[in-house]
Amino acid sequence: MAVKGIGQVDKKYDGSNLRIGILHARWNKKIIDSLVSGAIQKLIELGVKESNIIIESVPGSFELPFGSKLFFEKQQKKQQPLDAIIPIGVLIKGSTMHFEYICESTTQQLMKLNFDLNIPVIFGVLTCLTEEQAEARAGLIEGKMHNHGEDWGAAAVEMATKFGV
Ligand code: RBF
Repeated sequence: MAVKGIGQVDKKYDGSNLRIGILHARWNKKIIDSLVSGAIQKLIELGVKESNIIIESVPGSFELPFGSKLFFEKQQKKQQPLDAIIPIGVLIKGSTMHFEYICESTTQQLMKLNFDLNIPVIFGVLTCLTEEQAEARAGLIEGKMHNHGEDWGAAAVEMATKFGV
């Protein structure tokens, strides 16, 4: 296993037995679509079956934590439990304090959900100062950064398989 840098290793995890939920917000649609596609592409590359990737949406990033909890519970009731959830949102700073409050509360609650649900809940939220920053992190600007959705897909498979939770 060659270590490439902090957080980046070559080891591939096998996601073939996993069921992964993607819950995305609908604000900043073009960027969201690219991030969701990146996550799906990586999950499939790591062996997750297309039929085991369940995609739902919520209005905005603020709805991601509670939406994730309801999503988890709904799948459990259907006896099709999720092994990990990737909540995906794009927050872009505006001219009021909304950005700061939504970033703070969403981040705190998504972190807490890992412990409450006892499955990995990935941090798939971009918190950007400009739309351009978000586009770069969604792989939409040629030659600038990469699609972070792929990282979130890889993190979900690694976390759901590595420790056998
Ligand atoms: N949701 C996002 O996912 N990204 C945003 O950048 C975003 N900006 C918002 C800015 C304002 C002023 C408001 C009122 C809402 C914004 N939302 C955004 C929506 C928010 O996450 C939530 O869906 C709504 O506040 C309804 O609870």
